[in-house]
This record gives sequence, C-alpha cells and structure tokens, in this order.
Amino acid sequence: MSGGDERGGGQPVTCVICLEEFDWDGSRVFRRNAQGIPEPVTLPARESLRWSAEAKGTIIRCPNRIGDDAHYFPVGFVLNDRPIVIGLVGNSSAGKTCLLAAMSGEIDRQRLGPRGLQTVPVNLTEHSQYRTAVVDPFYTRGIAPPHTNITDLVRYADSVLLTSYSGHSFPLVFFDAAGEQLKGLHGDEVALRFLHRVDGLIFVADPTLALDSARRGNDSGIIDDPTYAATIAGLRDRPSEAHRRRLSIPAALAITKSDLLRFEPPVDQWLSRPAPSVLDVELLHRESRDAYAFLYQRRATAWLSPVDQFEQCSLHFVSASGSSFIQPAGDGELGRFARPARPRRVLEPLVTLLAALGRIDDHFVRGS
Ligand SMILES: Nc1nc2c(ncn2[C@@H]2O[C@H](COP(=O)(O)OP(=O)(O)OP(=O)(O)O)[C@@H](O)[C@H]2O)c(=O)[nH]1
Ligand SMILES: [Mg+2]
Ligand SMILES: [Zn+2]
Repeated sequence: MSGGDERGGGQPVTCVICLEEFDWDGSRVFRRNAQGIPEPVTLPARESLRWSAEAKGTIIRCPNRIGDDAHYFPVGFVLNDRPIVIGLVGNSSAGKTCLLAAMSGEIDRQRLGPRGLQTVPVNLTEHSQYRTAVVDPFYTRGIAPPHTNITDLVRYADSVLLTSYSGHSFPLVFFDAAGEQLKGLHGDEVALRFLHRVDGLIFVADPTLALDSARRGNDSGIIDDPTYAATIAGLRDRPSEAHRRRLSIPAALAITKSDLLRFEPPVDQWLSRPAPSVLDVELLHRESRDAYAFLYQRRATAWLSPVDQFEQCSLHFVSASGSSFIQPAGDGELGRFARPARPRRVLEPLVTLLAALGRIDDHFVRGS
C-alpha cells in the first residue's frame, strides 16, 4: 500500500474510538466502496488546492486495534479542534444508554442549534449504525436501547462533529463508562486512557432507587453507586489533578427517569420547562440547588459526592424517554416505553459541560 508508515512523521491526531494518539501524514486515507469496505486512497500533498475536495468523505484508520475491529473515523475529525470527550458514569440500569441515545437523537435533530452549535454531517459509519440500530427505534417506536454488555470497562459509544456560530468545529465523542467494573480499571488500557483523556463527565442517577428506599424506610440511609467513587479515584491519578482538593474537569449529575416524578415538586416545575435558548447561570444554580435538596432529603447523599469532588458540578432533572417503561411480556420481547421517545432536558447537562469547556459562544450564556 502506498502512503507511507502510519506511525511515521506527520501531525499527531487522536483516534476518537480508542483515544490513542498517533501520527497521521495527511495523505493516507480510505474510502468505503459500495459494500462498505474501506479501500486505501492517497491524497495529494496537503498544500495542493485539490486536497480538500479529494479528502471529502474519506476516513482515517487508527493503527491501534482493540478488540476485533479496526478503527476508522472521518478525516473531518482531525482537521478541526481536538475532540471533546464526554463520559457517562453510573451503575448498571441507571439509564446511561437511554440518556446517550436521547442526547444523540436530539443533537441529530439540531437541538443544539439554539445554543449556538450545529451538527455537521460526516461520513461516520459507526454513527449511522448507532442511529439506525438504537436512536431511530427509540424515537419512532419507543423501543428501549438494549442493555450494554459488560465486555469493556469503558466503551466508545457515539461521536458527532459540531460547529459553533463563531466558526470553530470540534468532534464530540461519547463514552459509556460501564458499571461497577470500573473498580478493576487498572488492568484496562482503554479505561486508563479514557480517564486520562476525558474532558467532562455526566454522572447518571436513577431517582427511583432513592424513592424506593425512602418508602421502605431504609434507616441505613446508604444509597450508593460504586461507579462514582471508582471513577473519581481513577481521575485522581491524572498528573494534572495531583495535589488538587477538587477535580478540575467539569462534571454534571443527571437525575434521569424524572418522568416518573413529573408530578412531584420540585421535579414538576423543572421538567415542564421548555429547553432554554441561552444558558442562564442563575437558573442553572436554582435547578442544581433544588436537585441537591431533592437527593439529600431522600438520603441519596452518596450520589452527591461529585458536588464535593469537582470544582464544577451542576445537577439536572432529565428524562430520556419522556414516558414510562413497559415491562416486556415474554423473554423474546423488546423492552419499550409507553410512547415514542420525547426526551426532556437531556441536553442541559451537556450544554453546561460544553460551556465550562469554552465551547459555547458567550452570546448563548447569560449571567456568570
Ligand atoms: N421511565 C424511564 N425509564 C427509563 C429512562 N431511561 C432508562 N429507563 C429505564 O432504565 C432501564 C435501564 O436503562 P439503560 O439506559 O439501559 O441503563 P444503563 O445505565 O445503560 O445500564 P447498563 O447498560 O446495564 O450499564 C431501561 O431499560 C428503562 O427501563 C427514562 O428516561 N424514563
Ligand atoms: Mg448501558
Ligand atoms: Zn483507535
């Protein structure tokens, strides 16, 4: 194959799937044929006027192989600002995969547009597959995304390319940081790279657990999620976090499944609010205070640890589905929600993280 050594001189780029950095020479790319098989293409020199036209729609291969599949991602992902990596943390069944499907669906529907970020279509097979297999059935028929198999500790879930009105483009990459397994993260390369590379975290909390325990009169008062502590401990190993009392990357706590509490104050007033068109810092603080009090009163104080451990941690009431889950009648049945998905406020935690990372133009933020 022409195009030279993938690890040879060139610009350092980050694979959005395994987060490993490698050198890319600017000319070695691939294009999928009609069967979807990537075939090598060599681009003209970077200085050439033909370069951008010929690079359009091509993909880059990462030399790293984790698992069975080679990693391919759009050339557009390396021509722009570095990727922003967002991780979802929470126990099994907390609602991470549903929240991710809802965020991805909302982003594809340009619901970040009023916040100053447009989605740019890129040729990313993984994103189209994810949309077809998970997001579309969730939106059109209320089909619940399948449970995530715990084969990896953290796993690439989805990515999109966003452009701000001020003209900056950056890839946004989501990782699903699976369950209790994070405890054993020291043996796992991708988990370690993830923890060293992640730019922001969404901690996912299932409020029904807190309610159940309140109803049971659980006096032990411990409603814990071991994935929170494991992730926080892993982040503490980052050189940039050494000797800091609080972790410097931004975090958000998403109290998901809030549709189940939609008649309860204060959830009712937050969930029924339309998504704001600017990030109003005063409102954000009010919602965070309400959500903090809500969890505190239900003795879910262990979930509040991110508030103490991160310099910035906002709290949000969200619902991925907007309606309740119907238990499947039989073994072979798909789990589904009562209605096609109508996500509520799922982009608020993300927008808050992106604002903290300087990716939301000032024009779309009020107060500070
Ligand atoms: N009512 C309601 N139920 C939800 C919502 N999101 C998730 N659920 C329920 O919670 C279950 C688990 O959600 P998942 O998103 O698969 O949970 P997860 O955190 O990805 O779990 P693992 O993949 O096992 O780590 C779903 O099958 C639904 O029953 C929501 O927004 N509203
Ligand atoms: Mg999952
Ligand atoms: Zn890779």
